[in-house]
Amino acid sequence: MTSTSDLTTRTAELLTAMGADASFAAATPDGAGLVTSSPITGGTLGYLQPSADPSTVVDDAVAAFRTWSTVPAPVRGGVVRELGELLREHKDALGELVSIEAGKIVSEGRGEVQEMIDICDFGVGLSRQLYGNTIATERPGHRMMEQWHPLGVVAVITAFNFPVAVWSWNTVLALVAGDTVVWKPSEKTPLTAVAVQAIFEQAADRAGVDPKIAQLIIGERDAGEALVDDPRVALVSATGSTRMGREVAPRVAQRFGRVLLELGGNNAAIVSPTADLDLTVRGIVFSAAGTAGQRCTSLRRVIAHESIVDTLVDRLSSAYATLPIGSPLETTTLVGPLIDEAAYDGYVSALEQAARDGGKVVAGGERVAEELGGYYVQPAIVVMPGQTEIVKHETFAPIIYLMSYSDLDEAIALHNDVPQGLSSSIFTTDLREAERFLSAAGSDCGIANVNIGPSGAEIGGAFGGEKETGGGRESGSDAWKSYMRRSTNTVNYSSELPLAQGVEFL
Ligand code: UN1
Repeated sequence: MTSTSDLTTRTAELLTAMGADASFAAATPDGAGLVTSSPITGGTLGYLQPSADPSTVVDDAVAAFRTWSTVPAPVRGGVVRELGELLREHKDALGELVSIEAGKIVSEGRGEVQEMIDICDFGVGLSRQLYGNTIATERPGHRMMEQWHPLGVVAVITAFNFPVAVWSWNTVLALVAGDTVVWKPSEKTPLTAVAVQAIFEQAADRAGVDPKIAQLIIGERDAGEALVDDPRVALVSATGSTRMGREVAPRVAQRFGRVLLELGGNNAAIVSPTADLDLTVRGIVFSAAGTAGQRCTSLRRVIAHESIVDTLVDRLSSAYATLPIGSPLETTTLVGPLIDEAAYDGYVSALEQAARDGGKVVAGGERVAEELGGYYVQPAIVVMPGQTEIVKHETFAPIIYLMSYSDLDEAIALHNDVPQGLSSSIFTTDLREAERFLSAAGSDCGIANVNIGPSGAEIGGAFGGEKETGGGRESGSDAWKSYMRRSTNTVNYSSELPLAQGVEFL
C-alpha cells in the first residue's frame, strides 16, 4: 500500500525528472502556502508558494504579446513543435503525476498527456492554415477579404479533472494564434501545472522564444478573479462548473471581454431495441465508470427502450460487479478515487435524493477501500421512475440514472430536457434512428455520437456544448477562431470610387 510520504517522494522525483522545481515538499516556516494533496490517500503532499501578483503577470503577458503577435504564425508553430517533442519524452512521468494528483488510472493519466501531444501536432499544422476568406464584392475594381489577427492576452482557467490537457487545448491554439497566455489551474492540481510550465519553458528555450508568452499563476480563487476582471485580458477561457461560469461570464461581459466556457454536462445514451448490446455495455461502462465519473463528458443518464431495459440492467450490473476499484497506480485498477471529501458527499447526497424520488439502486452505491485513505466508491446504477430534479443535476461522480422509453420521439424529448448540452450518444443499428438523433430535431448537444459513449472525444473535432455548458468550442476544427480577431478588408484598386448599395455622393 502506498503511503502519502511515498507519494511525496515520488512526486519530487517526477518533478525533478521533468525539470521542475520540487521544493513543494517543505512546509513554509509559518505553514503558509497552497496545500497540495493526493486523492489516492487523501494526504497532504506538500505546500506551494503562491505566485506573484496576477496583475504583474498580466503586465508581462501584455509586453510579450507586443512581440509575439508580430512573429509569423508558421514560426510561432515552432514552440508548439518543441512542446510536443518534450511531452513525448515526459509522457510517462507527467501521466504518473496526473495519477498522483488527480487520481486517474495510469492509462488515463498517460492518455491525457497523449491528448496534449495530439493537440501539439494539430497546432503545428494549424500554424500554416490560419485561413481567411476572399469575398466577392459588388463594386468593380475592388477586392474584399478577411484576415485573422492575434487577439491579446488569454486567461486559461482549468479544472482538476483534466489538469493538463485542457491547458494544452487552449494554450496551443492561443500561441499559434499569436496570443499570450496566463494559466490559473485548479487549486486541487497545482503540481501538474508546475510540471507542465517547466516543460513549456524548456520548449520556449529550445525554440528561442520568450517564455513569458505562456505563464502560470499558482493561487486561490482570488487569483482567477483578478484575471476575470482585468481589462487587459482579451479572452477568458474557463472550464469548470456551471456555477463558476455564471459568475465569470457577466463579469467579463461587463468589460466587453470575450469568454470561452466549458461548463457542466449531463450526458446521456439512448439505447434502442436494435442496439448491439455487447458494444453498448462496454461503451456505457467506460463512459460512466471511467475516470470515476469525473469527466465533464461522463455518461450520467441512460434512456433505454422498454423492450431491452431489463436485459441491459442485468448486463450492466454484472459488468459493474467486476470493476476493479482501488489505487490508480495499480495497473489492474479501472476505477480510482474521487477527488476529495466534497465529491464523496455529492455522491452520497445524490443517491439519497434519487432514492427519495423513487429510484432503486441496482448496482454499487457504497464507499470501498477506506483503508487506502482516499474516497473510493462503487460506480452506481439507479433505475429511476422518471427524470426528476436530481437527474437533471450534474453530480461529478460515477452514478448513472437509468430510465426507459417506448418511442424515439419520447426518448429524444427526455434526452434534451436537461439544462446542460455537452455530449450525447445513441446506441442503435437502425440508420434512420441514428440520423434522426444527429439531425436538428435530435440531440441538442455540442457533441452527438452513434455507437460510442459520450466521453473520450479526439482533439480533431471542436469540443464544447450548448445551454448551461456555456457554448464555447475548444480544440480542433475551426475552434482557433475564438482566439483571434477578424478584420474585414476592402481594397479599391480602380481609379473610381463606386459606393456600395448604389449610393451617390459627391
Ligand atoms: C473534460 O472532462 O473536461 O472527451 C474534458 C473527453 C476528453 C475530454 C474531457 N477528451 O472525454
